Amino acid sequence: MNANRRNFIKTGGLVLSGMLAGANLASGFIPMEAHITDSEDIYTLPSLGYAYNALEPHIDAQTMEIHHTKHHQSYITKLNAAMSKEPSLKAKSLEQLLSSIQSLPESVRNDVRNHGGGHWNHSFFWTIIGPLKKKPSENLSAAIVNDFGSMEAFKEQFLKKSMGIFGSGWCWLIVDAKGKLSISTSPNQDNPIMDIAEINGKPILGIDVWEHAYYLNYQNRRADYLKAFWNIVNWQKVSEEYES
Ligand code: MN3
Repeated sequence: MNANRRNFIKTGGLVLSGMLAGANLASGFIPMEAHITDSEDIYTLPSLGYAYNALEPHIDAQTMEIHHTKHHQSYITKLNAAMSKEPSLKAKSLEQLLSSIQSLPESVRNDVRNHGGGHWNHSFFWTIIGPLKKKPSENLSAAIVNDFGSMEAFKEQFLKKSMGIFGSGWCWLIVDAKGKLSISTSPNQDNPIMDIAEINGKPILGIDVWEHAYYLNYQNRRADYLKAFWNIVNWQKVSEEYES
């Protein structure tokens, strides 16, 4: 996991306090401490990096704003609430928590799975979509052709898998342990970095197939949303994820 991703996933947490407060230099006693405050909310809403209307007409501004400020924020609020029950977990990165769901204390296990998953998935999603019109890198293009036959064949399989999700979930393009690309789906806010996932791998592309991601504009026409998705994929970012 690279540092950039960690930085936007986990903001804050370490709070320096008591810096030189009441220092008595004459006595040579300088109280200085760094500690993790238990009351601090460690997860905060990352900015999108583009305007809510930047993806129109493919995703409308109202959907983006509600999705970001209400849905995503709600996962963060509930994740912070869970963390306050188990302050010792605050020292771990979100990726560490998600990759060890099975061994988390029962008091927070479901909340970390659902709301920690929700926070990670949305933070990731905002970065791999955007108004930037770019193509996949040569390396990624070659891997897609190698593992799926062609870009068109990949998109067709991705559409088919996304359409097949019953209820709410996500569809992912992942790199598996052998470096091979594959498509997987996960229910609710699960994802392929979780130890409980059916298929593990490093996600490099993903689409939110919850109705809240598209219903205002597309209503029940999920396929139209899924096809429009290709117009807003930030292939530069996906390529960076593939190559990192
Ligand atoms: Mn969503």
